[in-house]
Amino acid sequence: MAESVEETLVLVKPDGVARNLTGEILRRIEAKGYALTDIRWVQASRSLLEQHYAEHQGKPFFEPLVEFMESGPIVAMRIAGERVIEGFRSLAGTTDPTTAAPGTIRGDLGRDWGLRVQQNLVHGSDSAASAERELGLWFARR
Ligand code: DAT
Ligand code: MG
Repeated sequence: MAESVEETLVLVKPDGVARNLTGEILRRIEAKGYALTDIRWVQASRSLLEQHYAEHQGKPFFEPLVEFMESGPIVAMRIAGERVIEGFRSLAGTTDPTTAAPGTIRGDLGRDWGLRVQQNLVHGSDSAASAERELGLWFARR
């Protein structure tokens, strides 16, 4: 892999899988020109989720977030390309799906459901350090 090629972790969260949007989300990633280099269907454990979201421990939405992420299967993807970490965050849109820009995954496909945690279809690593850490969690050799 060329040195400028990055990898990021994308998760299709339980709402995206339940709404049969996995293909639509991957279609957008591939149409942008990024490459799928690994994919896994995961029923995530609490331990994995607490590690994944360690930065949010203690926040009011932490427990609802972990419960939501445990509520059904997740599709984890390893995605590669130059500046893909930043590029996927841009494709995903901002955290709140109500105000996420139209044209983004969250803006086009997500909405507020009046719950204690926002269900916004996807996760994308937010930095090179996060990507390395999160890919290690979700694609650990078992
Ligand atoms: P992002 O997923 O955009 O990186 P984040 O890491 O700040 O957002 O938060 C993780 C998830 O937690 C986010 O995708 C949705 C939920 N969340 C974040 N802030 C929230 C809030 N203020 N109220 C409800 N849910 C929230
Ligand atoms: Mg985040």
